[in-house]
Amino acid sequence: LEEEQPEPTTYLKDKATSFYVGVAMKSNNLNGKYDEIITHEFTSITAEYEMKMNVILPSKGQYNWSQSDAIVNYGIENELNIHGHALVWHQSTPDWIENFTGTDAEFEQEIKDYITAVVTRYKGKIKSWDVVNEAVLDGNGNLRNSVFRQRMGDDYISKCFQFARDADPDVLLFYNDYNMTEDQAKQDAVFDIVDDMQNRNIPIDGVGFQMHIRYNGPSKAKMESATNRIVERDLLAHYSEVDVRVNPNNDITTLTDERDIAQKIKLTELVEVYNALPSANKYAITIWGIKDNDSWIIDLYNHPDWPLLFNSSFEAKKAHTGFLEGLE
Ligand code: 9MR
Repeated sequence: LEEEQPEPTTYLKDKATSFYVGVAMKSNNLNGKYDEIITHEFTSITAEYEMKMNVILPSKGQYNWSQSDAIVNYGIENELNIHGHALVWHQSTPDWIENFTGTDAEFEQEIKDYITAVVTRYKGKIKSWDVVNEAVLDGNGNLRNSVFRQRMGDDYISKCFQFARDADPDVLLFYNDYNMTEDQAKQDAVFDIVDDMQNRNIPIDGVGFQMHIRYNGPSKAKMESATNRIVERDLLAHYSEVDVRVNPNNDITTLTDERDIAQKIKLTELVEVYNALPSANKYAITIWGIKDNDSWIIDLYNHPDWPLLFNSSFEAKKAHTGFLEGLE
């Protein structure tokens, strides 16, 4: 009698050959099971929070590179692509910038110095940066009235991209935002900003669609129509923060088979839409975290959810198979 052999594991990176498969991680994920999953499954990493301004520059002139350096060094040692996230985001602004007491010109100089310092430090190591994150409001497509807009004017986005480009001529520069598939006003506004930048020769290389989605939406058609707006433009698309909530209405207390399968199907659709892009427009799909119980979703909504590809025991879920099936 032949002994039964275990199925050989197929890793995400074995099948995703025309774009990077990324994961958001933390500087305390560099060994053990986390390290195993990152290096076996993925070809790209993003710091989930440790490359944001409130971590790197918590007070004026006091740079803290310890966590970001650890993540970048890990990426290099393991030959992983590194996507930088995020230079300018209203939610990770340190207090000294949020409540800046100097003039507008001094404010702008601080932001320029910050972007220059970070991009320069990781020049040749980090392949791409989210330069500005979530600048557009929900529902109406207006610019969010962040401290950056108040201090630097409506054109602050272009200024930040130019600061980044001046620091590194080769790094890829992304605008990143959420809910661009279902919020048409926001999607239109983002593409208006991007088109205006390109018309004025402001350096931008791509658009990050965060893709914090749900088991029951957005539809495949909506994902397709939003994503395909990249195609007629000379830009890269990044699905930059993918997770799939299975309990948005808090109506289950354990992960049911039905929801597990619905999540798998939604993720397959997402990967199919992305993979169908012309290769010139593809960059990466980045999953926003390693295992379910580490996800930001649980902290934010304060009820159970299982939004990622691995369960709390580091075991691949159906969604993992769903990702692979999206590439077939
Ligand atoms: O998932 C991230 C969480 O761990 C951090 O505490 C938080 C603040 O830095 O940021 C979360 O990531 C956000 C991302 O940077 C931008 N898009 C929304 C994400 C969820 O809030």
